[in-house]
Amino acid sequence: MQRTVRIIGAPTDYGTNRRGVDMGPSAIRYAGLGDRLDESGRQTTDVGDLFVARTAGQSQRATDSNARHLEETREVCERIEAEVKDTVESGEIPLLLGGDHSVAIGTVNGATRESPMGAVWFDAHGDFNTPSTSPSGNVHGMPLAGLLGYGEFGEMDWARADGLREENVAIVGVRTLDEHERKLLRESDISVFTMSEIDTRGLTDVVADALATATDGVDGFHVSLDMDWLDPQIAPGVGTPVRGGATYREAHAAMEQVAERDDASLRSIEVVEVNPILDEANETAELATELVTSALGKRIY
Ligand code: 4U7
Ligand code: MN
Ligand code: MN
Ligand code: MN
Repeated sequence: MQRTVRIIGAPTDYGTNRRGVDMGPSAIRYAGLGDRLDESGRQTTDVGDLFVARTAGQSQRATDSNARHLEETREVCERIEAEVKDTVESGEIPLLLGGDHSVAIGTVNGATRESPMGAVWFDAHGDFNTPSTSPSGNVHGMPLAGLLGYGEFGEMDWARADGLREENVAIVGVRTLDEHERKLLRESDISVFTMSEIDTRGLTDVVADALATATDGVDGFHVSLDMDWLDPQIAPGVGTPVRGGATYREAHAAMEQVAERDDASLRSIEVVEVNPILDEANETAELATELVTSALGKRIY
């Protein structure tokens, strides 16, 4: 029996200076996520959106510190962590809808509990800046570093997820890194699979490796799906698009590989960075919906 999927919205844009990504959960639900999953045979329950305090405001956020809105981000992530933890403890699969990628700090902390896990991070970026290396001050460029205990994330290291092991983390689809971020990544035990590696080895081989990395010696893995992993021609509604991303077929193939893993080993999944304001006709949310449905086991035959 497949586990029930618990849909959780986290409508935050505190991690970025481009507004609109807070509408991601609405856009994804509007694209029919719940129905699509139900049609695929997956039981779902939708708990709605978690509370995210609004700040009054400017259309673009100020850029005045090294990690902007860190306190607000922490508050949001604590709510996410609690809901995700409860989901995992109930034997369900949390499906977290972002929001910008800072939400991953909450999802992964909630999903690991005491039990070590791996993660596959589908992204054009490394998300491995720290408040001191970040060129932008945007926390959505830092979640992986924070989760693995790098950088100064304030008192008590709140971002660190003790159960996430560096050697079980794989980033897939990278095609741009900042200077310090690249150096820090190279010194880490994270497996980085760039787009060029996908070009030469083929997507399915690379994803098989990434999944092997994420599941080696641990009993669960997390999938973090940043929609800018995809090529902006098919996913234009993202805040930090980078040309040369995964194609429609590649993305589906990758998600189908995720689904082929034993249902019990998928600890949690999140889809982030959908910004309907920057989109044409909600294309990116529709694609996000399709991909998540594939990852959760939709079969056409
Ligand atoms: B995303 C960036 F400088 N590296 O840190 C930064 F290029 O969650 C981009 O992957 C971060 O979308 C992108 O601001 C964060 C930049
Ligand atoms: Mn990201
Ligand atoms: Mn990204
Ligand atoms: Mn923690």
